Amino acid sequence: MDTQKVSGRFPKVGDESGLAPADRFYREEVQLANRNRGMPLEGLRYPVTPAGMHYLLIHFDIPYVDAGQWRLEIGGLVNNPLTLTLDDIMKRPAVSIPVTMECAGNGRALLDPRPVSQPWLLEAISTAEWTGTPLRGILKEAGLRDEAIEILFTGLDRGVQGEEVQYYERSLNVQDATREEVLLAYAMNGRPLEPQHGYPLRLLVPGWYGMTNVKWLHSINAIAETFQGYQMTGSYRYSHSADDSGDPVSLIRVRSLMVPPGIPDFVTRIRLMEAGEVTLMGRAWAGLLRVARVEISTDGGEIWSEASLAEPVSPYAWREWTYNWKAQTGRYILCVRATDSEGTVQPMAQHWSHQGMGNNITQRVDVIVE
Ligand SMILES: Nc1nc2c(c(=O)[nH]1)N[C@H]1C(S)=C(S)[C@@H](COP(=O)(O)O)O[C@H]1N2
Ligand SMILES: [Mo]
Repeated sequence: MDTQKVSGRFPKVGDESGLAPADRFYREEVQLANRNRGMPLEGLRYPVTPAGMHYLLIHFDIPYVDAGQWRLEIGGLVNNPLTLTLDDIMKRPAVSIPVTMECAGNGRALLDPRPVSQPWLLEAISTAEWTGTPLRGILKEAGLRDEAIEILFTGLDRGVQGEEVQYYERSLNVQDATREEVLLAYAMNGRPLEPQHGYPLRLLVPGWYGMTNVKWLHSINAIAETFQGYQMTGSYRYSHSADDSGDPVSLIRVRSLMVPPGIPDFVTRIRLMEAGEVTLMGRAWAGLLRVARVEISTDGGEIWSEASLAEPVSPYAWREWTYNWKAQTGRYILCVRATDSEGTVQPMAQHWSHQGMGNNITQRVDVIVE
């Protein structure tokens, strides 16, 4: 929809294939990092992340929306196209669920070489309680036709990516789109969405990486083919090189993170702690799977010990883990890794991918105990 090729206008950042050496960052990456900030890892303390601490990822600009003028259009292969106001949507059956959301690019900046894009280290993770109406009720009312194989979700935000002018839009197959937990969400932690989180309405697809949750939702179209837009075919792919189309990114992979213990050095963030007993804590999640175990290492990943697990905050949200550590004077690399209910364990060295997607490498926290 309204796409246009604009070749040769914008300089390439990084080498010919858009890569950069580890630890040397470009001004353009700093610019992106200031717009798209992460959740400080001490935010892992909260079962539901305070809204102002929730990570942000916005490809283009945050659109300015007047909710009084705004409408949601539901069309394409449906028998009764609908035009709904925000009030119409809020009058429908409502569900609230805590959902852990993670950007598919989380961990990208730990790769070597690094794909030049939003330079996440580990902080593109948060959990919010989202309120909305199940999408499948609306699709039922619109009379989804049998020829439809995908549902296309289009946001109001427009920009250029991959030399293509586009609205931010992504599709889901009908089966995934009509799962009961898929919502059209208008509230976050009990309040209307903030502009940066998609006001007035966003898609919410629990268990999937962040890009699926289309913000500033403007139209929903049932289509008879697989959508070929840039955010499906050009981005969010597990690819090996610039020419490899790779596989699509979908569900969130197993991961755990810890609240860095002690106090930080301002610039390096290396931790300083007093010797003695300390309870390490953090959270773990695994998309639509369960977290089966969490293990801790205090020696950079040689010896592992079992952490204790609390119940998940919801079927679609992270669970807390804790571990009691008798810290003795010395220098430590603390690691935490989780295993999902299918037995997949987080890697110590990340499998490299050209766009830096789905990086669930084991966290390492540098600690000095005195
Ligand atoms: N319309 C629109 N929706 C979007 C995006 C976007 O740029 N435009 N970014 C996506 C990505 S990549 C992520 S990770 C999540 C982030 O949601 P948040 O900013 O509310 O945390 O929104 C997704 N939805
Ligand atoms: Mo993302």
